[in-house]
Amino acid sequence: MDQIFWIIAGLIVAAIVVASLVIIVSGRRQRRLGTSGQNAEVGGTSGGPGGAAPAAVLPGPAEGAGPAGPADRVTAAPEAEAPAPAWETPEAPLSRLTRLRRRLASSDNALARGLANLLSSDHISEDTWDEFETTLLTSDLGVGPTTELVEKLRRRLSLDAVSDPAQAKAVLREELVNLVDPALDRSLHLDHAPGDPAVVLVVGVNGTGKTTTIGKLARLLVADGQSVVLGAADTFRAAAADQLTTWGTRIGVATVRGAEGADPASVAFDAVKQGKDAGTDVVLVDTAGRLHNKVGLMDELGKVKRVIEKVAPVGETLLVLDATTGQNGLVQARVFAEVVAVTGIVLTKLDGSAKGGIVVAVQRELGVPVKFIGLGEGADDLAPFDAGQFVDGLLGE
Ligand SMILES: Nc1nc2c(ncn2[C@@H]2O[C@H](COP(=O)(O)OP(=O)(O)OP(=O)(O)O)[C@@H](O)[C@H]2O)c(=O)[nH]1
Ligand SMILES: [Mg+2]
Repeated sequence: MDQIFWIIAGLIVAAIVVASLVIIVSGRRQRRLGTSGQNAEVGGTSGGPGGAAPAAVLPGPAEGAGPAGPADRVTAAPEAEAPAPAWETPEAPLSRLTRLRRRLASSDNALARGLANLLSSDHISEDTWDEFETTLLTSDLGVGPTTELVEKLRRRLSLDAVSDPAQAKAVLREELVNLVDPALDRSLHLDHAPGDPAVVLVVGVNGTGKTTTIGKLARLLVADGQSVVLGAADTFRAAAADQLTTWGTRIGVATVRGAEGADPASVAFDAVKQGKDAGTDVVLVDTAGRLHNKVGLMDELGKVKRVIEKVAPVGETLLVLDATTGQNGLVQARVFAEVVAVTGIVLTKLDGSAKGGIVVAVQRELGVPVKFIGLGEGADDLAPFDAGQFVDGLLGE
């Protein structure tokens, strides 16, 4: 009997020991699983709030590899893979100004040619003046500014008996700078209420260079230390969002996009909302190119702006004009200004056979300053506009 008792007691003790071991081991395994589950969740939500939000395409080079990129990345690189490429470092505004001024000087610019002719004449005859006036008109300066400039120059060059070419050039430079108006505020308005991003809406007709300009502008802002989100509210073509995303990816900037054919206003809204939630400094919103005489499309643009403003005010509406389209650009400018209250002009393609006079004409037409000029297809071929630098470029300096 005693023996049976000890056998049973031994079995009970052995069962207790085995049960304890099983509990300890399974507890450890569960703790490990719990930790990795938490990690997965953090990774999955770090891109922004809400699973239903449109895709924010966040590029994912190595953490800290580029300037002022978004702090958290959706696409964390798997461990022990080859290092991701670093983001590009955009060129600083000052150095690009000098470089682009030289490009302006070497462009086939009617205004520049007219000025060079005037300055190279030993004696400025009536014919030379006539020729000069015609050149100004064909360079899109417009009748008013042309008459104004010629009258001033004739008076100053004869009254002051300026015969020295260097002195004549100085007079010409001064009058041209005045015409372009150095006093205009050409800064990009990025003021915003605390908690809101600054919002820049970019509009214009097809092919003027809106998307390219946004890409270039994002680079300028990143070079200036600002965080940026891009909104692909051109939902007309899927390729448009891809084009914008490519620009963003190069510099570590996120692009918010919707499906092809989605409502542009709702994509713009989401971009600004996501920018706001992420504490971003600036949201740049791209729009589809539209003809100024298509009423429905122009109304749509008004709606995009109104809907964005449910999240944060649009501080800057940039109209992108192709400088080579001349007077037609002025007609576009007038119509766009009526729909969305344009606050700044970007003149693109001044590197080609553009007619520099359009700078003065469009500013007078809209009473809105030219804030940036595009001088090429390169990523950093956009410069803040500066009256003195522009005139120096025209004068071939
Ligand atoms: N030479 C030159 N080309 C430019 C400049 N800016 C833009 N482009 C070119 O102009 C073409 C059209 O540019 P996009 O940025 O696609 O124009 P968009 O206004 O967005 O066009 P849509 O979206 O179709 O309305 C591209 O080939 C650009 O490289 C510039 O300053 N100089
Ligand atoms: Mg575009």
